[in-house]
Amino acid sequence: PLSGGMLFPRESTSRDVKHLSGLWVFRADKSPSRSLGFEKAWFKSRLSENGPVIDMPVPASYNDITQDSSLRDFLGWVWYEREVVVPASWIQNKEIRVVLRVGSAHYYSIVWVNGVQVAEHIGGHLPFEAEIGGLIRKDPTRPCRITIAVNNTLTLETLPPGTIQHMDDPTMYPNGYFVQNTYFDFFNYAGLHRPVLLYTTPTAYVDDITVVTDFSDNIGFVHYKVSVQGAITVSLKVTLMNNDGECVASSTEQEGVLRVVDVNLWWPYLMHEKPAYLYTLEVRLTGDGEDVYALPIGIRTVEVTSTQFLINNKPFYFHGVNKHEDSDIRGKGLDWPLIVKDFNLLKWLGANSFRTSHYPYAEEILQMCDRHGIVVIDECPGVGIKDIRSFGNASLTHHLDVMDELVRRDKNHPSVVMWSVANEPASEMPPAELYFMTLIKHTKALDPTRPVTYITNSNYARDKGAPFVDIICVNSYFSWYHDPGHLEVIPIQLNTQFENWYNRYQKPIIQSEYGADAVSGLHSDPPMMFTEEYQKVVLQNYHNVFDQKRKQYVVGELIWNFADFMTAQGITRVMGNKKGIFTRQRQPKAAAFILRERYWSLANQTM
Ligand code: BDP
Repeated sequence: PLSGGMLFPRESTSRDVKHLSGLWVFRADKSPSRSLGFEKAWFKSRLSENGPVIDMPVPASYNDITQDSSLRDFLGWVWYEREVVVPASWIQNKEIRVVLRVGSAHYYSIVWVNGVQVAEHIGGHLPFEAEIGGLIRKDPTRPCRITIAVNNTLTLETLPPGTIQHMDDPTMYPNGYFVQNTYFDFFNYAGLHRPVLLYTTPTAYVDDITVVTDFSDNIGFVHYKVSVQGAITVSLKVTLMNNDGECVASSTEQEGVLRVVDVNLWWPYLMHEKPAYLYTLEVRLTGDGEDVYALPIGIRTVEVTSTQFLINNKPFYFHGVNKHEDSDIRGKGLDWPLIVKDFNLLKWLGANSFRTSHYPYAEEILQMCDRHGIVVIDECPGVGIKDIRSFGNASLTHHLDVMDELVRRDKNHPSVVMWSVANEPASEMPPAELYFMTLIKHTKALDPTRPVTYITNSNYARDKGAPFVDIICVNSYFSWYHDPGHLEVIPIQLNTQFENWYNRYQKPIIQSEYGADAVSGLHSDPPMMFTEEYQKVVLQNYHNVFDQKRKQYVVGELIWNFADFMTAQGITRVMGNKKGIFTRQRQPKAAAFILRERYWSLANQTM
């Protein structure tokens, strides 16, 4: 179990935030041993004193920043370093905690401050922190030097899993040659993908808040629990404010229920004339020292029946997309222009939802979802669990830990309505039954309020995990990976798919992926694979079947994919996966206009 919370760093009258985005110093360890940095203890002095360094922007993946293909395809340790001048007030006032927070470092990372190790973290996509106040106070005259070593190697026990393959034949490969194999279809971008920052809190501080909401008629209920650290006696005030900043309920208890009269519910985009209403839950510690933390919250409920997905007791139909954190040059690095552009495109499309395929996205993105009413299926990095060894104990233990971290980080987002614990695992293998039973049970114990699923492409009769999910999420690529070029098979095969799954499980179904590659600008009529016309007709054929089944038990359709994205090089990928309805530069293909018409018409039917 995790100790402590992971509240998003926010400024307040008691808290400062200092962003460390910008240029860092960088060096990839290309030494024959691959661990020269550790042998020579590069963290002990400036990186530039240990050898050649280059500029590296943070946040960003390092892969596409230079002209060097050996850095693009690099495997192993890279080193980042940055010196920070810390405000004198942080150093002088011993009643202040100074926390170093890394939003995401892919995959495995170690952090030092002035040569002393302060943190170690396994797994990208999720944040981690270290309190460094004591360390920087030891030598207040020098700038504080932060060193982060990051290793992108994936093994059968990482999430996502991968394997390192050594090629020993000297007539074929150079001495010591090896490659990283993965079981997923996106480029294994690496580096410091999200903001690195310092923030302060008083020594007695709000460590975590958990909120669960409910309503009855026009009364909203906010069940909350505050956890406080560093205080001898806790005295606090909890105030719930509406979006005009007026207090609508308050309490002085650490745990309780706030009643909100004439509640404004949080509704998805296009479901209500007042979507995405947010309140602010302000927690103010008084007594020894003062700390203030303000958490945006939405009041809504989620429920699943045998045929429906309900939000605020009304049937919700997912008409949305699957995404990737992916773009030119920055790879998986957080980029505000890109984020806002993507939300503008989602709204233009009339999309009301997306799945964070195939890993947790930046918190900044989920906050946008909260504000705009975009509903989220929050997926963990459990993609490519294909090898039987990835069902072993070590893998399962790590997977459970990742779910702990994910739920801790995302539990308070109203936009998050369901957890996805995996994508397309080999769920017909015998160990999958115990694996998914344990994983799903664990996730439900962490959060009893949200449904749990994983995304399957197994056979309905052989899938071992399906009995444990709340919603069946199925991926299929009829007339693409199966019967390529044969559009006419879609209606019959898709019908069969839905009927098989529903008859066996009597659970609502989401088509969690479907689509076809289209190279933007490639045309053919009659349609041929890889043209914009073919992608369009695949979609239309799927839509016809969705329209029959959504009146029964199909509760959603998520296109694969929102935008073209980079993959490893291979004979089925032409500069990446081209199943986007937008290009990687976010320009529409013909399919985008088909979806736009459909999503707006679906929205108009439910408004
Ligand atoms: C699905 C995967 C997705 C791939 C997609 C494809 O879930 O990650 O990108 O197929 O091949 O099986 O386009």
